[in-house]
Amino acid sequence: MTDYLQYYEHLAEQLAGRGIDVEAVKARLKQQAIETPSWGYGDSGTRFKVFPWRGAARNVHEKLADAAYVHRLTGVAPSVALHIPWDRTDDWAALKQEAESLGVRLGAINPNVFQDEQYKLGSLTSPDASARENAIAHMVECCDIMRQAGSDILSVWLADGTNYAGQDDLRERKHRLEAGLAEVYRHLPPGSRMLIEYKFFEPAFYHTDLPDWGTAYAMALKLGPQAEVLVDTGHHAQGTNIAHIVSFLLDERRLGGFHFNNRKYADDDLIVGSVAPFELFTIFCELVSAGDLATNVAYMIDQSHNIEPKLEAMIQSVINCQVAYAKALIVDYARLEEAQRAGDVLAAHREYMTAFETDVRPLLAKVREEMGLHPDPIAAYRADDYAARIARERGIAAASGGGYPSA
Ligand code: PSV
Ligand code: MN
Repeated sequence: MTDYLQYYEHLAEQLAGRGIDVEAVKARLKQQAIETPSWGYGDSGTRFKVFPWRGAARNVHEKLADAAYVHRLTGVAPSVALHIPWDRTDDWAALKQEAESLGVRLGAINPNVFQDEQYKLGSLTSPDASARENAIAHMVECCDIMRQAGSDILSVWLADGTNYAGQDDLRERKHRLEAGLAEVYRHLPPGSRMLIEYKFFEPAFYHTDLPDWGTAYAMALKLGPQAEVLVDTGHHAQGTNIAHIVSFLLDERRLGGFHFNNRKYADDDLIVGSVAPFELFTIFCELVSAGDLATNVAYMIDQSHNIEPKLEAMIQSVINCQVAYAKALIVDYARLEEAQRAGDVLAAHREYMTAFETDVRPLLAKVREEMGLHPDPIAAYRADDYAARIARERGIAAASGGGYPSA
């Protein structure tokens, strides 16, 4: 284990020499908040196989305990997203209280309208009226759960789409989508937001009803000010410039939040920033340079780890978001702007590179020390017996075939 703290003074001096206000940067890093997903703590797999993990959370209580543990070690993961019905309880007041007593709070509520028989042809866009009605009813119930859980985000992702040309009327599906979302929107608690997530393929492969940010944005505009777009970093084609999408949505005041992960999987299961840390950094640069426009953005991880130790993977994911944010905070945006206006392409690019190539680990170690945390959360995790203890206490769930979190 490297003791990064010993390098802090040197780095602070270097940053001050570049005109960076190190104290202000540290203050912002202490304010960072990344929500972890309840479903990331349970067993999960690909459609081929679930590899059961010894100690994986078996119910919402264990998921909350694990999320609270990740928060205790990192200090910046204060809330937990819930998926309904995976995390359903009949006593939301008690669950809210339980989360709070563990030091975390309940976060975004994610309705699930993709795992029921009736949703085979879609949920809000299904040609079957009763499937549509039930999907709406479930999402309205989720609005009620938000009230009880104290959550202010309804995070909507639909698995809707078709697999064959001609399978359904695409324009009709658009109308059903608009009508369904509008009905749910009417039930949002005051002051809360509906975040509309898009995904360009899967589980339907001919077309997806909400395939891209433009479609989600168009829906949000029609619905009203409480509807915004959610960018899941995994849900894009490989060449897509996500930072550009982020900047557009920020400027239009419709960026609601993120689901972080790494798009090599095309979906939710690989650690954010593990393959493309530079891309993650550019996303954070857009957020930092947008200033107040980014005030209400919700930062959420959407990852279900299949072969990695679940807690260590979640801690690493949170750390990767911290690193990207720290690097974005040490870009000299005034100098960047100067170079941009002068048309000095490479000087501008080097402003990014100088920040990106700076090793911010000593800075983060210092921030953690000042927050009363261990400067290295991974070392703290590895030295701790939490993972061994839950492995002993919870054991291993029965192996199953494949698919989504067993919840
Ligand atoms: C769909 O792939 C998705 O990204 C949505 O956010 C779901 O709620 C989540 O994954 C389920 O794991
Ligand atoms: Mn997602």
